[in-house]
Amino acid sequence: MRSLRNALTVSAVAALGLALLSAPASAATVVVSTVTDLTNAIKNATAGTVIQVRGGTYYPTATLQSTANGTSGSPITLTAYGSEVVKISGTSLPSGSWIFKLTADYWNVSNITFQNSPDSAVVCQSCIGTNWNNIKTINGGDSGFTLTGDGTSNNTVKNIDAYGNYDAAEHGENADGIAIKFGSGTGNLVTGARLYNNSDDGIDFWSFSSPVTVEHTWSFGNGKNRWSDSAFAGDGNGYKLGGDGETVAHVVNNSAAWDNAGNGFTENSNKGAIVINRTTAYANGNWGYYFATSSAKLGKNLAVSNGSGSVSKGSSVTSAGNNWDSGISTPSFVSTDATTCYNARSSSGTLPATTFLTTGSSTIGATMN
Ligand SMILES: [Ca+2]
Ligand SMILES: [Ca+2]
Repeated sequence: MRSLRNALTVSAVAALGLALLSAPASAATVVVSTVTDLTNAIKNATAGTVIQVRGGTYYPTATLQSTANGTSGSPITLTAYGSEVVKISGTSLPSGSWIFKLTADYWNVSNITFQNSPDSAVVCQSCIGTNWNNIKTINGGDSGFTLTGDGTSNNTVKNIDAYGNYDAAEHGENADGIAIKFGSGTGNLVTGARLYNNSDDGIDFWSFSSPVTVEHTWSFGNGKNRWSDSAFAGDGNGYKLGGDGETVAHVVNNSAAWDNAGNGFTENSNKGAIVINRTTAYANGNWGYYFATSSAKLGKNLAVSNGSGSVSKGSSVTSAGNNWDSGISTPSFVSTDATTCYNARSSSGTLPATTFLTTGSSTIGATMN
C-alpha cells in the first residue's frame, strides 16, 4: 500500500507540475460586465487569458491598454460574450484619449464596437501577430483603426467597419478609416474592410516602409465635409498608398473605391512597385487611379466616371488589361445603387451581398464580395 500511495503521490505531483508548465496559473477565462472589471482584465491579461465581455455599452474613464504579450500558441483573447452586442464608448474619456491601445503581441480581438473616441479609437503599436475580427471603429475624433511603429508584423485586420471618423481640431485632415502609418514590418493584411464617410482617407499608408496587402475591401464616401466645417481639410482618397518618401510595393487586390472626394487609388508619391489588381474605381472626385511617379503594376482594373479621368500614370507604370488600355472593353455595371453596401454583414462577418458595381466579368474589376 505504501508503495502504491507513494506512486500515486508522485504521479499527482508530476501531473500538477505539467499543468503548471503548460498553463500559467493566471491564464483563465474572465467574464466581465463592468468597466472596472474590463479595465482590470485587459491590464492583468497574460498569455492564454480569454476575456469575454457581456453585452452592453461601456464607458471607460481612461484608455484601456496592455503591454502583455500572448504567444502564437497561447494568444490573449478579447471578445464579446457569446453573440451579445458589446460597445465601448469614448465619451467619458479625457480629451485626446484613445479607447484601446495595445503595445503587445498575439492578441485576438473580435466582435466589439469602439465608438465616439475623443481621438483614435484603436491603436496597435509595434504589434506582432494580432488578429482583429469583426470589430467596428466608428464616429471617433481621429483615425478609426491604427497600426503603427517599427516591428509591426503579421497582423490581420478582417471584416472591420470604420466610418464617421473626423478630427475637428485639424478640420478633418487626419482621420482615416484605417491608418497603417509611421512604421515598418511585413505580413500585415487588411481583408473584408468597409471604410467610409471618414473625413480624411479610407485607408492610409503614410510613412509605412514595408508592404501591406489589402483585399476584398470597400472604401467610399471619404473626404467629404459632413461636419459643416468651414475650413474642412480632408483629402478623401480611397486608398492612399504611400507618403513621406517611402518606396514600398504595397498590394491591393479585388477591392473598390467609389464616391471619395479625392482619388480612388493613389501612390501619394510612393515610387515603389505597387501592385493593384482586379479593383474598381467609380465616381471618385479626382482620378480613379493616380500613379504619376511610381513603378506601379496596374492590372485588370476598372475605372468609370471619375472626375479627373480614369488614370494618371507616369512612364514607369506597367498597365495591362485595364479598361483604359487599348483593346479592353468596359463591361456595364449590374447596379450603380450603393444602398445595399450599408447593410449588415453576413452572419460570418463578410461584406453584405450586393450587385453594386458588379459586372459578371471574370477578367476585370472587383467582384464586390
Ligand atoms: Ca490628410
Ligand atoms: Ca490620411
